[in-house]
Amino acid sequence: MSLQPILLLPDNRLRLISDPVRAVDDGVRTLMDDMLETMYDAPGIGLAAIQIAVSKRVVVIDVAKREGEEQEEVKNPIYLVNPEIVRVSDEISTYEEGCLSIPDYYAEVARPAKVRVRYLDRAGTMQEMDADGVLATCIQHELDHLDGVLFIDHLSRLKRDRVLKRFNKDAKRRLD
Ligand code: GNR
Ligand code: NI
Repeated sequence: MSLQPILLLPDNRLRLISDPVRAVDDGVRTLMDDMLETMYDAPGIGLAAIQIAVSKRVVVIDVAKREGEEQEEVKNPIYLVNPEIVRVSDEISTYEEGCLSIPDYYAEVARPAKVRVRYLDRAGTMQEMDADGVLATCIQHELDHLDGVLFIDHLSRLKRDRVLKRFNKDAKRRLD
């Protein structure tokens, strides 16, 4: 297992449409292990493969509470390969979102409150899962990444342009 660097805005690779996985093999499982390690280290509650520069339709999520009664870690990793949202609720909910590729920026995003997602699990078996709450938000945020969409794309143009400007500036400063 290895910790990988996370791509940051304005890296254009974050805009790629990721490729479907042909088979869930050991290579894909190693990728998922690296993603999970990188996500826990950050720390974050979800990660799409493109955030570590791998353009494949692979997502890992863990929205479990980080600490249990006696401070021990409670882990509940979810592995999604080739995920598709097959049903969304009419009900909308709004969450304050952040993204490991857009550090230190948070904004409210409105999305369907509940989703049903179809995916291949770690063993390559097709599964369906119903999600609500923060898990539903996280699934939609991660699936957006697979299509090169970032949460700032759901904001007003004014807010999005402000964030893009800030990150372009930061990137230039890093070159000086
Ligand atoms: O760690 C993360 N937290 C989060 C909070 C609200 C909505 C979505 C997220 S996902 C984010 C990690 C990330 O960038 N995943 O792509
Ligand atoms: Ni993100």
